[in-house]
Amino acid sequence: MEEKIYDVSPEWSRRAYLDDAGYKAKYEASVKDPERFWAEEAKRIHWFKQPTRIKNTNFGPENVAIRWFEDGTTNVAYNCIDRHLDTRGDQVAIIWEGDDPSESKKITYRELHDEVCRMANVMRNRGVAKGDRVTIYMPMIPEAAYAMLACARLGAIHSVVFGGFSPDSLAGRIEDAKTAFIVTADEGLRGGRKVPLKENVDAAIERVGPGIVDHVLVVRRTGAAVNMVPGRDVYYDEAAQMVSGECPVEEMNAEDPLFILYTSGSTGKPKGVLHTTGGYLVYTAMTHQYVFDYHDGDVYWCTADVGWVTGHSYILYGPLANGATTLMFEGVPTYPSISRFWDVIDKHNVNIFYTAPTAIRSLMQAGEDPVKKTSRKSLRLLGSVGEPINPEAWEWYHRVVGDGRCPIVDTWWQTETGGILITPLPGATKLKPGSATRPFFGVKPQVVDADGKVLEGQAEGNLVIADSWPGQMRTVYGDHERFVQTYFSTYPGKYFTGDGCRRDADGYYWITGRVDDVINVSGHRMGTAEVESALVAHPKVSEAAVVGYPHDIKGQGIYAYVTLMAGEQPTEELRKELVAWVRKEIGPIASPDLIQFAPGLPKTRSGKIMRRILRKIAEDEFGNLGDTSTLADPAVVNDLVENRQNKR
Ligand code: 6R9
Repeated sequence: MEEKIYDVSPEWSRRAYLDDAGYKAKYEASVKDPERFWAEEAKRIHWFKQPTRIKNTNFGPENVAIRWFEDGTTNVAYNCIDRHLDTRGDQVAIIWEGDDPSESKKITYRELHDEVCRMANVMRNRGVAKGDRVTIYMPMIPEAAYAMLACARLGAIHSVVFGGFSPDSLAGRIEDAKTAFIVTADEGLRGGRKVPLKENVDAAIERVGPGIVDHVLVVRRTGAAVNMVPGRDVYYDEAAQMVSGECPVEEMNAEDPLFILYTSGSTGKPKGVLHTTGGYLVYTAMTHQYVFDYHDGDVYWCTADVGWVTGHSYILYGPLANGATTLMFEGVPTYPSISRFWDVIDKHNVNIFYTAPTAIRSLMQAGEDPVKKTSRKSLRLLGSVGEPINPEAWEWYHRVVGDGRCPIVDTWWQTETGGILITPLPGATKLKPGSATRPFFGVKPQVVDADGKVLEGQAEGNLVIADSWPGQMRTVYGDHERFVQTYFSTYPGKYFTGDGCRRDADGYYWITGRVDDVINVSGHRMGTAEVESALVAHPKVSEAAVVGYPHDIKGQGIYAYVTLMAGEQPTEELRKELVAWVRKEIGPIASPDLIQFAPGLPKTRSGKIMRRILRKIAEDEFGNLGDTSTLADPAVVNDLVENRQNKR
């Protein structure tokens, strides 16, 4: 198949910050002399004390440590709010669009200042101080942003937990971060359906046990009557009335933690990815400006949830550091109609739109009419994130949503990277549908083979990054050894991304997906080990193995092989019960799409489950199972193949 290439339009090379020559020159400068490059870029934020030590990073093998701007002091909330008050106090900072289209509001930078200060004062009055952890379990309402920024203002470390996670998952995160303070809402609202957030918090605290959580701040969203524990729980609107709209900012060292965000890995429980203050802010602000070609006056919309890193970096911190107008959407793409995204774009004259391939694929199914009946003429640029975008979805996004006139920035990055690492720049980079294209400034990607040999030119292998960038995670919260093991031991001296990739003759990168036991379901990361441990916790399950399989809309679906306890019967009932069980244990995003009851799993003689074979069966590639001679009992494979579950 001939590769399609989209040139940069003349209009774009004129309007953008950089053209191709500009990109190349700046990239060269950034990797040749990172110290000098980042010293200059650090000036884009306000420092109370300017950093003089710029880069102090070591990828090992010994003493892995990452420090940027380490003698500088600043405050993220100051940069995202206070700094803008003189110049853009009356400009809209956040456009909030509710689940119901009749509800929306605009919050100016001055109002944001007032709200965040109140939230910070409410927290401070209840003992929250620099270095304390705060769990935020919220719907997509402005108070979620206020809570995050309030933590940043006080120097507290937020841990946002996605509102779709179960009480158990929430409890695990509260315990790991030892958070005494929780911010939540009575209920969430998505697609017209209510989510019992406060009830889930109560259940999570119950599970965590006494002595950890002292305060629960409850924002009224739906007004539902919820259980309020005297002395522990307080309504935000009531508490906010009692405090002032001014609150001093804490002076933070560049390397003081800003937040923890839990993410799935290939083994064990989710890791608390820790990001710090100065480098993260410089990096997210810079990428937001260049990748989205953000200019003053633009309306920018990222459809992610603040429970994921994309929401942290590109709804909140990057945009607000740049004094942008950022849109925050509470709802879902299909409610009240399948035109919702495009209606919101017209309603608020959105110029830059950033979403996930899974959303595009599901909207594609309804055809062009729901899109074409809207104007979308305000749109200038489209973005994609979360998983590889297949060329068909790319083309549809480009032709139908963007009317063929908007470049698409396919941005590759991770919770761990803090910000975008591989991406087109809209005025500089020719686009190839399905490729994240070229590295951002300061980023040194390499393709390595299984032995760690660096491959040059056109190559396919695993993606590593050879040197540090300011937005990189610093450690796994409370477990630096796990950080070193996970990211720096596979290829000593390099950061291992966990992704496979191909580099083509033009030096473009094509991410091929995870090479570890992480699957990507609708852009959400799931460790197969987490789903397995939820399944085996069920009293009727003896063993479980979980793999991904290609799914038309979700990208990957969850395929679970389950062996039952002796005497248990595989029934349709039990299948449903197990799906419901996993939803309850982890949350709806982890629901298995297919469950196959298997009398036995393929194992090596040493008892290791051979996932390679399970993956092939789930992918419908029976003819290509590879070497099965090392199996303890080759007969189990026949049964597995015969009883393969059909997709959807
Ligand atoms: C930001 C985010 C990270 C994993 C990553 C990769 C996949 C993200 C992608 C992409 C291909 C892209 N991924 N963006 N794959 N093209 N543009 O999604 O963070 O939730 O930590 O997921 O997502 O596999 O390793 P996170």
